Amino acid sequence: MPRNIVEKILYAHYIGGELIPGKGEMAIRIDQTLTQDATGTMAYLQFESLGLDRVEAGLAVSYVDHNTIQVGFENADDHAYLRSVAQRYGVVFSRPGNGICHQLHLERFGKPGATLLGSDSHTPTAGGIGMLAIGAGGIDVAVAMGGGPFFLTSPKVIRITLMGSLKPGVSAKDVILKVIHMLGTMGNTARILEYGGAGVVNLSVPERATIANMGAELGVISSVFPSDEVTLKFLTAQGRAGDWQKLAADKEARYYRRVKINLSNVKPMAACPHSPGNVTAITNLLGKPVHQVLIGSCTNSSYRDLKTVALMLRGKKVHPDVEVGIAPGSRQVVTMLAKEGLLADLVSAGVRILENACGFCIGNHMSPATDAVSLRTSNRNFEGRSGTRSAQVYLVSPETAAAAALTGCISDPRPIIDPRPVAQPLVVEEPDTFGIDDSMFLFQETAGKGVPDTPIVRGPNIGQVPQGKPLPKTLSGEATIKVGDKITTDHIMPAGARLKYRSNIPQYAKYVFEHVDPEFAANAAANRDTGLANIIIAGDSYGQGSSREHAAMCPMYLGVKAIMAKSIERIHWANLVNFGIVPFTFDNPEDYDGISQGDALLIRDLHKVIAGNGRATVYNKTTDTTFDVSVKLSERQKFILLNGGLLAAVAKNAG
Ligand code: MIC
Ligand code: SF4
Repeated sequence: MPRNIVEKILYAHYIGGELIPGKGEMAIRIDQTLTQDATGTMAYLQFESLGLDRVEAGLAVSYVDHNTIQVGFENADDHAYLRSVAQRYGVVFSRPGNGICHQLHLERFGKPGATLLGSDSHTPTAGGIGMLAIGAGGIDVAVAMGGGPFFLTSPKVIRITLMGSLKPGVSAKDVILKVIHMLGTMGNTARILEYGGAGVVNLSVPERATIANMGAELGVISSVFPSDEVTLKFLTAQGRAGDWQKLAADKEARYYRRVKINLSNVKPMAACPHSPGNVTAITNLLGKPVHQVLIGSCTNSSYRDLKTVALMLRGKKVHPDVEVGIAPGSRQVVTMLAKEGLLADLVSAGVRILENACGFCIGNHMSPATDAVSLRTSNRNFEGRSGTRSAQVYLVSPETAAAAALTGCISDPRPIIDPRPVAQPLVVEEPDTFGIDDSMFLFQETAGKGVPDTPIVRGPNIGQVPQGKPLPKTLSGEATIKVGDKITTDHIMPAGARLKYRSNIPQYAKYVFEHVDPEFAANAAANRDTGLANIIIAGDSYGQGSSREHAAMCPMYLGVKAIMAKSIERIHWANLVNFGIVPFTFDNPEDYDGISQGDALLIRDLHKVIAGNGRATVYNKTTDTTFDVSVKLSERQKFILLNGGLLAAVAKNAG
């Protein structure tokens, strides 16, 4: 039977479960895992609690890239813990300063046809190299590191056929912004995007990776490109030709839906504040004054991207009213820029060179001024994520960012990149060899085996994973908070300045919904202490964005037992189940309107509801009305919820 690329990878890794797209769960084998420091400490604490001697996955890599600020002892404690645990259990450790996990994984480890599970929502970046790469909560990654399966909804595959080639001044970021414009940021949960068509060969692997990266903003499970001669060229230039295999869809392969994009017609685009889904053409924004331009993040920090920017700025100065910063994706990128004199071009143009890490993208530095307009090449512009609530963040391509750096306002990069008939357009080719230096990847020789007598370093910032309690028989609680649509995990569990508390749940839990309702954490803790359950009422697309399981773990710690939402995004939904919180959705979305914050809500026989068909009638004691909610669960998920979360369920199963 003809198969698409996604089916080929899934069948090669199939362990069991449902194979009908969109219906039920299937389990797959994971070849490689990836963690980063902000989600990694909890992932490894959970891995430790599984009681295994070493990692069982073919390759496990622990990156330190999010929290590299080291103000106070907390980040450094995290790094020391992660390093020791990596050595002990056979994980490759990428030292702080080596680069951003997704860029590094693409460069050094990604393999066409293999599966990758990462505790970061942008793990699908590796789809650019033909991997099936999926973002998940840390506990799911811990299980996969231990050799356990990963469960996903059997996906509906959307084929995106690319034709033609990009015009000078238009790049991969504009393509993915166009895709987001076409498909939206909501309602894509059980889908995978598979790219194909004659235009694919005109995109380099880093460009494909930019496109796969921001599939996360659509909420899809992953995005996958074929593996072809362009992939082989990239792997050869990385000294890894042996990792290549051809991967293409069969001629008659079937898809759930087909979309066509002619690359030749794509124009420079931007995502306007405050959602990656607010996409418009750059031509609609021309002349808007810009105060800050930041280039980097796992979306746009490759050699190709930064060399393009450096060449655009070469011999010029950044506009005096604009602060410009560049954060390269990896040491490889910085070293190559330095060797070619491009770093000097950037510095002499007046660019601030930032660390090759997530940095500004997660809002832990370079926050814009009050009300400032910030143009960024990153992937998320949720309100407040930059660290400044009133800032207006636009997501653009490196070309558009560099154009604004020069002109001081939103400008079309095309006339700058392509000044014909005066001169030739600026085109950056992929190099024949990348500068390879793996010296900041530690423990490669003991990968998979570990060094059993390594002492685990646990400084005071290394806390414990909170234990979930079995669900109450009757859910009697308060609608402790009512929020609207598109509540992101950044709203639920702020990062930025609070990122350093990721390993300390009682401390971090104090900031749940900090910028939405500053009283929430105290109110929820008070309810918990009197035995009253906390219930979160939400609109559409609750839990958009990151994979941070803290957005479930900290609410669990505060005694949240259920969400009642119009819809819930995939990774967050799975994290809620993993931490024993029931992710209900309204059968009738209008019932959302009838609930107020503070209402007393009741579900009788919650155990029966969960063990049965997941349908429940909620009694609103405050208004003396009822409404229906439901949750669709596999037998595995029922077991997890009834036992108070995945760790408790694993312990019970082992028992
Ligand atoms: C993000 O981009 O939001 C993050 C920070 O990388 C998160 C992970 C985290 O919260 O630690 C993600 O994308 O999953
Ligand atoms: Fe890091 Fe930003 Fe990428 Fe998240 S989106 S992994 S914070 S660079």
